[in-house]
Amino acid sequence: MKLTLIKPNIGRMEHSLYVDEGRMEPLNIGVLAGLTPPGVEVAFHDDRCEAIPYDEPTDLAAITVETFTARRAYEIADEFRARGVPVVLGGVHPTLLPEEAASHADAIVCGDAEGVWSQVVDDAQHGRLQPVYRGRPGTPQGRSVPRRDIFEGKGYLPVSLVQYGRGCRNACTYCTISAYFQRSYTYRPVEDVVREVEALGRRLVFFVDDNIVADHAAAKALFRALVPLRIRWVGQGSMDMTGDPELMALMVESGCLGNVIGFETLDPVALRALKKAPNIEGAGSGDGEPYGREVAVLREHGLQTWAAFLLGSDQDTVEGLQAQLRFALRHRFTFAAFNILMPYPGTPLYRQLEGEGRLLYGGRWWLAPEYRFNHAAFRPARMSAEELTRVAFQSRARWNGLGSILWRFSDLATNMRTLARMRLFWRYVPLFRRETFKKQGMRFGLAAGGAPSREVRAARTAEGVA
Ligand code: B12
Ligand code: SF4
Repeated sequence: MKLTLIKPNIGRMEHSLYVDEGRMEPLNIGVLAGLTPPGVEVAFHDDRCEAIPYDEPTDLAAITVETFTARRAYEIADEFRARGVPVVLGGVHPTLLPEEAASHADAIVCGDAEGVWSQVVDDAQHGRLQPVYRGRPGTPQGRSVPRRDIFEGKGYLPVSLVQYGRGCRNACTYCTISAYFQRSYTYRPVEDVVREVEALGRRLVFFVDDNIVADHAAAKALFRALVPLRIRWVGQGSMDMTGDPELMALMVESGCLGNVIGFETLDPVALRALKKAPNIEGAGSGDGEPYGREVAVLREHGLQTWAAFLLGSDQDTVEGLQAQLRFALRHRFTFAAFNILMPYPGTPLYRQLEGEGRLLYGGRWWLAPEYRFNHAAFRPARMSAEELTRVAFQSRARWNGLGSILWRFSDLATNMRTLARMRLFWRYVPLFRRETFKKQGMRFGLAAGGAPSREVRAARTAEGVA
């Protein structure tokens, strides 16, 4: 039997698919390949950088689907099915919206693959695929090691993705992770992670845990075990890490260069409404500067923070969002993302905006031919959707300007602290800058769609993008 694994692209620039220069090895594909029983031939195609050979014979196509790749994933699924190849779809999007995914597949897998994948392959082998398989979201990765040989030659960034824990116990209303894992958190035995990292042969690791500090004791156990490996790593974690000195010290000692941290907004009222518990205290600390203590701790430890902001809460105004950009510049974070709040399916935010009649694009923005990446998909409370799209783009443009880059680099506490940190800055800041502009306003999927909506036209004009 031959199995073909596919990682779909987001969408297209004009008429051809966008090539993601910042692409990394897709860990979920490596996990699926690792779980596949021996004796099954495995092929892998990454739609972000290569054409999919639809006519090459195969017995089963398995596609991983996120909300922003759903339109493209369905196009690919339809191509395989038109050639008589059965298709199985899995990932966060099919789990949270099974009926939609099922209409493009012979089988869908809801939840994690670990408990069900060998059954799916066996059923496909015997021509008896079931329409739905249910794995438990939050199954630890297990003893099988992701297969990374299938990634060779695809031009990925020289960083290996590894996962220790899955999920997060917080309940942020906009977060797919909270909806998918139902606020649970599970992690693997530390020895398994150490063994996996040792076998990588690479010194730079990205821990893709949704929240690497979801459980402080578990995180400390991992960091202690990483110290002797002398790797450098980056990860993602919530703000409460800064309140635990032992955790911070171990993090740095184990080789951490920095983390993606959701700052989201500077407004404690908005944080409360979004249920972003770890941030509320820091934003409202009352010393004149939101997150003053937290940022100081991150800087003391020399961490190169990727500050993620969410734009579009009900408290946000255009002026407030401009002040948020000034906050990011003032603190000279290494990276920052200015993400528009997105109504992802299955989240409380989606249900709230749907109930209030505020969703644009008929609700399913991810399938709308005229929707463009980084555009608002709902009506904000205190500005128009066009204004939100525009202010988010302006924030990205100013953040990525030359003056901002040089100013951020000149920070002796973080970006100029060591040679390794300087290298990281110059290797990745220009790359992510290019990718930010390339992806801005991209359409989902490859097939050309209908005329852009009034909102989209207005936003594009405001941005000066054709
Ligand atoms: C690492 C990561 C990234 C990396 C990309 C890594 C890469 N390989 O290229 C970076 C930082 C670049 C990134 C970017 C973005 N990301 Co991201 N990312 C992640 C993260 C944290 C981990 C992914 C991962 O490797 N997980 C580990 C694997 C093992 O888990 P998994 O993917 O869930 O797979 C398991 C199951 O879902 C299932 N499964 C998955 N696929 C399939 C397929 C089949 C056939 C089967 C049977 C089962 C199955 O089995 C797997 C094993 O159990 C996820 C969160 C998450 N937990 O998934 C967010 C996540 C996927 N990202 C998200 C988003 C929004 C983005 C961005 C759009 C952010 C932005 N605004 O720019 C961008 C766009 C990406 C792009 N292409 O440009 C959201 C997606 C929400 C949604 N509903 O789609 C997530 C869920 C984070 C969140 N908190 O909401 N991301
Ligand atoms: S802390 Fe982060 S991962 Fe956890 S629920 Fe909130 S946004 Fe999601």
